[in-house]
Order: sequence, then C-alpha cells, then structure tokens
Amino acid sequence: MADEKQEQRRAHFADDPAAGPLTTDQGVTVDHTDDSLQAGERGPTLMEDFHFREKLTRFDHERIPERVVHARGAGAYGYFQPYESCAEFTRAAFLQDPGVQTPVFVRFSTVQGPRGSADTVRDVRGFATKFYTSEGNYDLVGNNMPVFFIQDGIKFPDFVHAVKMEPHNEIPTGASAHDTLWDFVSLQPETLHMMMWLMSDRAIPRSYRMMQGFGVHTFRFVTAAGKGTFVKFHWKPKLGVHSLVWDEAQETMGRDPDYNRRDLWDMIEAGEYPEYELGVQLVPEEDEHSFDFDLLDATKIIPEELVPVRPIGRMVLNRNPDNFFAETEQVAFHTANVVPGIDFTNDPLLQARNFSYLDTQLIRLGGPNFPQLPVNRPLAAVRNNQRDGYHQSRIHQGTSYSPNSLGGGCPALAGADESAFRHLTERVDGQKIRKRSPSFTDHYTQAALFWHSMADWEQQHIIDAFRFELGKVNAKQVRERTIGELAHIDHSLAVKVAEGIGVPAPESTGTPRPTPSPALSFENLKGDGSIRSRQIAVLVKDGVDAQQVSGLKQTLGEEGAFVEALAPQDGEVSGASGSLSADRALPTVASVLYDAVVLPDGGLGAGDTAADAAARRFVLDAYRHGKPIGALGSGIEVLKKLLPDQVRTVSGGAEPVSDQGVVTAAVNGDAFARAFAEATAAHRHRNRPPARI
Ligand code: HDD
Repeated sequence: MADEKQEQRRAHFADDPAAGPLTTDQGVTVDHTDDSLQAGERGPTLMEDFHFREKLTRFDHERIPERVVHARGAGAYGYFQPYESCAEFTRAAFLQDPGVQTPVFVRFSTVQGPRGSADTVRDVRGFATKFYTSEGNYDLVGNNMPVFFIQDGIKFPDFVHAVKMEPHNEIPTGASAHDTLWDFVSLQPETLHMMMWLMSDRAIPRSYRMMQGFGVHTFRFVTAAGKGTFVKFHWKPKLGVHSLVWDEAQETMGRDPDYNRRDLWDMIEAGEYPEYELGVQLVPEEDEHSFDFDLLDATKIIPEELVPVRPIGRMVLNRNPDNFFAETEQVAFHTANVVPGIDFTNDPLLQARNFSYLDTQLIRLGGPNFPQLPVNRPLAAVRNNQRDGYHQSRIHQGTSYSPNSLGGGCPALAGADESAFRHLTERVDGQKIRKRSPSFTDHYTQAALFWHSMADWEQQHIIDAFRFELGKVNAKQVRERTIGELAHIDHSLAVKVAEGIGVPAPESTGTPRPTPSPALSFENLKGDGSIRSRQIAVLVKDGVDAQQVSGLKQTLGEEGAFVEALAPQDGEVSGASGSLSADRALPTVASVLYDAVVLPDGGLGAGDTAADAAARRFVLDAYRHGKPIGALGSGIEVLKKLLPDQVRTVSGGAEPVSDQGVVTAAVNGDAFARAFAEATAAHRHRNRPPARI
C-alpha cells in the first residue's frame, strides 16, 4: 500500500523525456537548440530568440541558497514499520499497527562544509527522517550524536559562525580544526560534552548505514487519554556502528570525496538496503526530576544503563531519489512537524528549533508553498484556508475563511471524537526572566562519563584528534584555555593533549570519575556480526589462480560481501587456471575504498613493476588501518616480504591461521572463507605490531 502511494506520487511528477520532442517551458516544440538566432551567419544575436532567453534565464536561476548548516547530504526513501502497538505510550497512528508500513524520506548530511565539500571530514552527521504518516508528516530531525553543542538556541548563530569557515578567507572547508571554533569552545564549557563526541571516531563514520541516529532532545509521547511520557529517540543500524580511522578518512577525501554518498546510493541500487531499529528511552512524567541532570538539557544523555532503549520498530531505506535537486535538495525538515501522540518539552534548544526551521525554508525554498513540493507533500489530505503566495500550485476553490456559511462551513474543525493534534495540557507559570536554569550548570560530568566509557584505543583516537585540531589553532591562549577546560574532564586527558601541542600541563582539577556507560563504546556496538555489504579487494594479475578468485567471489559473496578483482589495468586477466575479467584497474582505486584485501595465489605482489608497487601500498595501507588481510598460496610469501617483522604466524597448509586479522592458508576453501569472514566481521584489528612505511 505504502509502495503504491509512493509510485503514484512519482508518476504524477515525473517528466517523460521520451514522450515527444524538446519543448520550451510553455510547451512549444523546438527543433534547434545548439545555435542562437542571429541576424546573418556572423551577425548579432536577436532579442526575439525566446528559446535562447528562456534557456539562459532558467540556467541562471538553477541554484537556490544552500542550507546554512548541513548543506551537503544524501537522501533515500524507504519505510518504517513498528514491531507492535505503542498505544500504551502514544496515540501516534504510525506506531500502532505492526502490519502498516509508513513511507519515509531520510536525509543524511555533514554540518560544517558547503555543498561541494568532502564526505569523510571530522564532523557531526545529520540524520533527518520525514515520516509520511496517515495523520500528517512527522519529522525527526536528529544527528549521529546524542547531545548538542549548546543548551539554548539563541546561541546557535554564535556557534555556527564559530565553526563555519572563517569570514575573512572562507577557510577551512569541512573542518573544525581552526581558531574561531576552539576560541568559542574554550569560552563556552557547555560545548565540551559534544566536543568529546566530535573528537571521537563517531565523527568519521564508515558509512551512513553504519552509524546511530538520535533525536537528541527529550520529547513527549502522549496517549489517547492525554497522558504524557518523556521520550528520547535512538536509531540503531543493523550492520553495527563502524568508523574510519583518521588517516584513512583524510586520504578518502581525495580518493573519493563522495565516499559516504556513493556508498548509500550504490548499496541501495545493489538491493543491500540500509536498516535501522528505532528505540525509545521512556521516562514517566513523575520521574522528571529523578536524575542528576536536567531532561530538558540537550547537552546530556540518559545513560542506557539507567533507562534502557526499548526497540519499537525498524526502518528500511530501499529507493534512491530520482532527482537530487527535486528531492534531496528541496526536502524541508522542521522539528515542529509533529503528529498527534508526539509533543515537545520546554528544552530551550528545541523551542528555538521550532522557530528556525520554518523560517529557513521560507528563504531557502523561496516562499511559503514549499510543503507542496512532491518530497515535502504529506500523504494525509491537506485542507485549510491558507492561500496564494509564491509558487502556489494548488487551484483552490470556494471560500477561504472560517467560520463561513457560503462554503458550507468547510473545512470543518475536527470533532472531539476525531483524531486531531491536541497539545499536552501542562501547567506553566513563572517569572519572565532571561536566565539559564541552575539545573543546566554541570558541563563536565557527562563529558567525563563519555571519556571513561571509551576503550583504550578509543581514548587514544580522542587524544590524537584533540592534538590534530588544537595543533591547527594559531592562537596560543586558545590552546591553553582549551587544555584548562579538558583538565576539568580528566587530568590525564589534558596532560596528554597538552604534551602534543606544546602547552604546559595543567594543574589537576579533579572531576570525580563517573561510573562508565558501556553502551557508549564502539566495542559494544558491533551489529549483527555479518559481513554484508563489506567491500573486499582481490589483487590479481596475469598468472593468478583464476579459479581461486572466482571461488573467493562466490564464498564471500554468499555471505553478502562485494568482492572485486583489481588488476593493473581493465580487461581480461589470463590466469593459471583460466581467465577472469578485472572489475577495476588498480590505479583508479585505493585501499581506503575497501574494507579488506586478499592476496591470492599468483596475484599482484612484491615484485618490481609499477602495479606491484601500487599493490604494495594497498596492502601496507590496509595493514596500518587495521583491515583484514587474506593471503593464499604464493600470496603468503608476498605478504611476508611486505611485512617481514609483522607477519610471522602463517599457515603452512590448508588449515587457515588467523592472527590479528591476517588470515593465511595454502588454498581457498570453506575453512579459509569462514576465518576470513570472521576477521572481516570484526572490522578492525587494532593491536597489530606497527608497520613502518
Ligand atoms: Fe539544525 C538543519 C539537526 C540544532 C537550525 N539541523 C539541520 C539538519 C539536521 C539538523 C539533521 C539538516 C536537515 C536536512 O537534511 O535538511 N539541528 C539538528 C540537531 C540539533 C540542531 C540534531 C540539536 C539537537 N538547528 C539546531 C538549532 C537551530 C538549528 C538550535 C537554530 C536555532 N538546522 C537549523 C537550520 C537548518 C538546520 C538553520 C539549516 C537548513 C535547514 O534547517 O533546513 O534551520
């Protein structure tokens, strides 16, 4: 049913370029579009050439303002389906019937960079979902981190001005490593918890398909009887949470600036649909004040150990947009787009957002009628007295005021027994003041909670990230002030960062060490343990055991991985046991674009040709980045030559040996495939002896 509706929407708005010859916007057929109308073969262009003028004018107006934040993104359609009725907590129609699929559009994004920036920058990722529910559109406009930089939306312009490119030279693109951001951070300690997340590997996701999403704010569920419950929303990816390593992320920016967007697109095209589970943390209204932080403070999480995440449904993304501009660029999210059964809290960040998103769409999409654009249009019927405005595409009839008798009283208001949005009744009274609540003042405890919940390697990556970012800051006082702030989170963190950036180590200030939250560590977010959709490279050249390569493609392919043969150039490779076609030429790719690599018997390796040199680099990069490496037959000798001090424990026969993600065997077979799949499922092997390059 949901699919049928989506199809109808598409059909109605799709152009059919094959239906007839080229026309103007007025539908006038044109038989020449390569030369403008001129007075004589070498004469001036004539004003009366309406086709020329229309074509150029339309072109001149093709761009609209990019989003002030989250400018770069990728979108996809799909559906959401609840596991069971949530009527106990909310009356929201799309959360009632496990048999009903609600269509969705999701847009993922980076925050800082402009539309043309690279994907794999260190940044927050947007995770915005539009549910086209039977009761109207619901937008859950979240991020891949569960907290935010500031507590009150009035600070948003300050924060964004600080993090965006600096105004005098528009540098840096897609990076937070610059003076103005860290100046702001060092003076605004409420940013620190979010900065810990930003310095962690969460900020460089391997794929949009492998990151969590969070609604961030505390919202409210409301039942049919009008009972409220506080709720925080979580998206959990089926494939687990995986990230790049920083060195890899940086190289990927050059090798494939569209890395995350391409991955989303390609996997949907390949039928490898991204899937996420929606979970909720529920807090009864009467428990509002039972935490040592304020539920209305968007710089705080509710640790999952205190309130577990309850799974309520799943979302599958199964269709790419037809037109990037029409859909992904023109989609307009708004936190105030809620449906009956979902309501706000007084979180001051959320309240500000409820103003800002509508306001931004008015300028970005050129007027108040953007909800009529196909991607924004609700599936639920729209009937009201709102009229006219730029780009009105509805042809309204009849009266446009209420109450009326001449229009038969239409549209009528919903009766008490009908479903309508009714705001939760909440007692509000107080002084009119401009003052942050004292319950918002602790900025360090949860930053420390995050830090102490990390595994050793995660902590090291955070230290490295701080050193990189602050190392790019020119103002010495900003570096020093930031180190002073880090000391409030954890003294050893501050000392280790200080050592790397030439700043004196601070005095210990001693924030108590909170009980860690294991749910925050990558170690506990590994997903379903499969190797579905992992990209595996096999390095081949003439003389390779072609049968072995097709065997690898088959066995690993059956597990859901994508296996590609990389050869010195495109075309046929003649092998020892038949021939095979190269999937890609090695010079067009790099290790950073793959999750794992195999050196087959007779494949590319440690020789002296240029292709061997590229293969060498491929394998060494994979090793340094902790990726699984497989070697079969003579591939083992190649591997030992490339990494003589690192690869010592290898297989001497058919039985595979697996050591820190290096899997070797004389021949391919089920046992090798199993061991290699296991190493690949683990994603990274971080305790390898270091390799010098
Ligand atoms: Fe925002 C875009 C997420 C705070 C104002 N925001 C935007 C997008 C996401 C978020 C995912 C991109 C939507 C899309 O793909 O089109 N923003 C968040 C989260 C926040 C947050 C999770 C904190 C919990 N935002 C926030 C505040 C304000 C804004 C406090 C202003 C008071 N955000 C905007 C905006 C944007 C936007 C300026 C830019 C483009 C757009 O809205 O459509 O209005």
